[in-house]
Amino acid sequence: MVMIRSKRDWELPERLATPEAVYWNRRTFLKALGYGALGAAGLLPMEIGAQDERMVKELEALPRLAAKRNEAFKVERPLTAELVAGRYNNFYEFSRYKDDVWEHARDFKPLPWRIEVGGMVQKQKTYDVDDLIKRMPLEERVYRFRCVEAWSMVVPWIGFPMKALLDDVQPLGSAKFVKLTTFMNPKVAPRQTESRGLYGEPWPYTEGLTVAEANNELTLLTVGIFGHVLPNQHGAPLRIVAPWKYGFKCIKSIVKLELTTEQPATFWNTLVPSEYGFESNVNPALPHPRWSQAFERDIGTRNRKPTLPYNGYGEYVAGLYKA
Ligand SMILES: Nc1nc2c(c(=O)[nH]1)N[C@H]1C(S)=C(S)[C@@H](COP(=O)(O)O)O[C@H]1N2
Ligand SMILES: [Mo]
Repeated sequence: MVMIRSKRDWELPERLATPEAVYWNRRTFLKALGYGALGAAGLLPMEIGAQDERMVKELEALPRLAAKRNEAFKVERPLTAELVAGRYNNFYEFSRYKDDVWEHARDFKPLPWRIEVGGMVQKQKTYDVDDLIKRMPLEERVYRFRCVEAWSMVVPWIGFPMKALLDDVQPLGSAKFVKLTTFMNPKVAPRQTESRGLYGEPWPYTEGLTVAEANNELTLLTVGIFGHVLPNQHGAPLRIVAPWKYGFKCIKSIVKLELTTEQPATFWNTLVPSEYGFESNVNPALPHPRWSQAFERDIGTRNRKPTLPYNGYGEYVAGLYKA
């Protein structure tokens, strides 16, 4: 049987997503409109909304980034459509709400961008993000991503192991932690001043890993997603992805990495230590004080599924936490 797809069906340009992403995206869109059954049967001619069109244009304007997919990282669920992942973001510098981060972050200029790497290292260095993209071993990895708020997604990141950068600066034996810091610029990210009094948010956003976690092969310094550089809402031009930890550990728009001997203070851990631990590995058996972590909702398919220990990456990282 020949499938005839009318162009009005779902006009997500093919290079913005995989075929399954187009499929899931369309279903999600239809479901959101309350046409689940009709849509699934393909009876409803769909047109994309103005917002989608705008986002498609923005994503298409981003420089392409080619990297070979590392097939070692396979995920059992379909990819989340880029138009879904691209407007469901946590990036508190720009907004407290997920659905408008992409609009508030639009005027943020991620280039030129320099990253300082220092502290307890043999060779203190400052890198230009463009140089890193040229020099580092870029690859594409499809990872599960699990937010502490119990939503999750599956997206293809492009980046290089954080270990490659650390090897370049040679941490001292006494270094035990890597402290990561986001840019500070209230002119483009007004929440960095507006909310300080109200919520006591300790800007700039900071995060941290142990040196062993940072050197784990899963830990990716990420510069791209879906075959192009990161759009602002995902943390342009460089962020961390540590897929066995809750999403808040995956700090965006990094300007500084510092090797330290003491565990660094971090944003959420400082703000609400009882709810956001420093370690924060994905763990279905350890509830958040205000909700269970046993299940999660995939933002693409909308399916509810059981949360996996270490988000399904135990074979890579469980050894790090053996007493
Ligand atoms: N600088 C910075 N990094 C951040 C955040 C933030 O507010 N500011 N939010 C974190 C949280 S809670 C999550 S779930 C992820 C979301 O990443 P995404 O929007 O690319 O899906 O980014 C993390 N990194
Ligand atoms: Mo999160």
